[in-house]
Amino acid sequence: MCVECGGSAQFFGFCGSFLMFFRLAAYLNKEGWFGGVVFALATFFLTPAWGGGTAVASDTSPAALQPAALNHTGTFHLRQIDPELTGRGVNIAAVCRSFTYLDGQPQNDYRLNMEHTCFLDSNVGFVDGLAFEPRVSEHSTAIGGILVGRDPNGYHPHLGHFRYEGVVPDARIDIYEFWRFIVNYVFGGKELQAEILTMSVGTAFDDWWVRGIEHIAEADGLIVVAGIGNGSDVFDPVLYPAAGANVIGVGVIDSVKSHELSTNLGVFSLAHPEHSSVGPTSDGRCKPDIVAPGNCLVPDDNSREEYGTTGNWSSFAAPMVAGAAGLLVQKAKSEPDLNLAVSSEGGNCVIKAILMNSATKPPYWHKGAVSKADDHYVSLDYVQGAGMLNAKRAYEQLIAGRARGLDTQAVGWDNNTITIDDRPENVYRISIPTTKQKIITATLVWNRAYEDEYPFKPLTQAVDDLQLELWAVDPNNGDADYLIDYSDSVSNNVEHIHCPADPNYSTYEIVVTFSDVAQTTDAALSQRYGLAWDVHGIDSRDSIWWYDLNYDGKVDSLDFTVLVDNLKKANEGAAEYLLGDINADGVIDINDVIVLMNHMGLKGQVTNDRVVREVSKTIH
Ligand SMILES: [Ca+2]
Ligand SMILES: [Ca+2]
Ligand SMILES: [Ca+2]
Ligand SMILES: [Ca+2]
Repeated sequence: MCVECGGSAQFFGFCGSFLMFFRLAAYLNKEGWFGGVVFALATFFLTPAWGGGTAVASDTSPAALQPAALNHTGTFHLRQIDPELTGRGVNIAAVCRSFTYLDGQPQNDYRLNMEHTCFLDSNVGFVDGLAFEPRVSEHSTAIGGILVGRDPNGYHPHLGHFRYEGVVPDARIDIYEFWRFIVNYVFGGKELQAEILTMSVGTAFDDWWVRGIEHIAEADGLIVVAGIGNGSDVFDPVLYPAAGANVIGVGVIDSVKSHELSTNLGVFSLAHPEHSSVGPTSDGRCKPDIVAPGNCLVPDDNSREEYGTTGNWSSFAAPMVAGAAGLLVQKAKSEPDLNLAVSSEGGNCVIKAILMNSATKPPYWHKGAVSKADDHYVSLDYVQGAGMLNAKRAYEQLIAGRARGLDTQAVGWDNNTITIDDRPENVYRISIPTTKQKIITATLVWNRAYEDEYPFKPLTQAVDDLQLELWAVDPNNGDADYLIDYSDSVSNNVEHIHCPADPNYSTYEIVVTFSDVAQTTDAALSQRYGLAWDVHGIDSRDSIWWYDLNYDGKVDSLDFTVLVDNLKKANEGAAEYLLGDINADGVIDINDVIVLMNHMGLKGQVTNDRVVREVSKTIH
């Protein structure tokens, strides 16, 4: 309760904002900002729009298809394009920890609730291993539902009837109890019958078993996906194995805050640093690699027919990405021309590069620090990674095919090697018919190598470092060529470019080469890599998430409070990841506050066209 007014929630909102106004005004004056801003703020606080606010418009329509988050990731859309994409023929290993530990002993409750209707026709195997009788886990049941659940007649009291369909309902999944997996398959080197490994298990340390999993990824081309963790402040590290160099680390994007369950399950904002762990790793690598929604409707672990919700956890974002990888694997296995995307030599790098390169850039996406000074040396956003999973665009990049020689298609991928003596750079020349308002994105991924037995020490990799360049090229005048962007992180095994095309140039060269550090060595270097590239329309600014900083579906004084707090922290030199550079000029300052104020009062269902129109009208 508010001590100033002792009153209702609405009145609390009033007095809280009122006090905040004076606090802010004092701060702005202290910092020497001009009086006009204070005047503008006063005007803002006198308008009635900010009082109690308006709830997010309710969505009363039945949720026809669940988990609704698969709409947001383009997965259901992809299945509409190709209904055969159900994961058939794909093998996924899901490593699940026992949910309960007693006196430090795992209790072997790691299984899915196979009694649930949604698993009736699913192809699930269990690999036990502990002395205790295996039992069901809520966490594993939820992950299983997201991957292979299928129920044409689902029902939830707040959603009505729905059809449930996981990401890869026809895939084979083998569920491994964590310790058995570590002992037999990592330590013992037993061969794993799977193309994809997904794990929603994490530790803060780069332990021997994490490096063992990285070794399998590198040696077998195994696609490994894991949740990055749900750290709540800057002191919470990103978790391994998601933070491992050869793993696809997945962060979670938040649901909109709403009392309507269908809205809560269907509308998503960004990954926020208070919920999704923030990179870099202690050795300076960007993590996560990609983000996805985690809040899904999932089968209950204790019933045959009921469903519950997971909440915004990276544990459930990971199977969204693992499943999407499964759809790509299914396609790549079925087409001889695409087989190299799933090769045991570097296939995991190709799929990782395609998933990252095709990800949708959310509002505020930027490399490393807010400032642009580090953009050539830091590959990804420390919270959003390469962006949000876009299964449909990933599929389009896959089927665009492998590079066709020096002059190649505008969208595609490659699985190749580069050798410092014979061929120290690989060049991909692309042509773009219309260069206006186009963005060129390219992603380069390679594996780190580890010894093949316990304790799986890293093999020295300091000199294998690659870099990625983008050149604007004039085929008739070599003197006019110039380096338009490059990515050369020192510590990452991912390089990423996301660069507007130059309207004066229609030909570009994407160049994979060794970094300067690598070129100074005498060693005979050869490095296999996966590369994906794409050209598409410039990122839209039509998103309420530029302004709705507390993601409750409306833009009001609460967002203002978040922005001003972040501005103060940025001004004080805080190192934490802060949202607030609304005009994307590399600094959070008063100009961002002004942009936010111009958008006050935006409200309603966040996917509402009217909101989007209003936002775009004001911005352009
Ligand atoms: Ca930056
Ligand atoms: Ca590099
Ligand atoms: Ca808001
Ligand atoms: Ca700014």
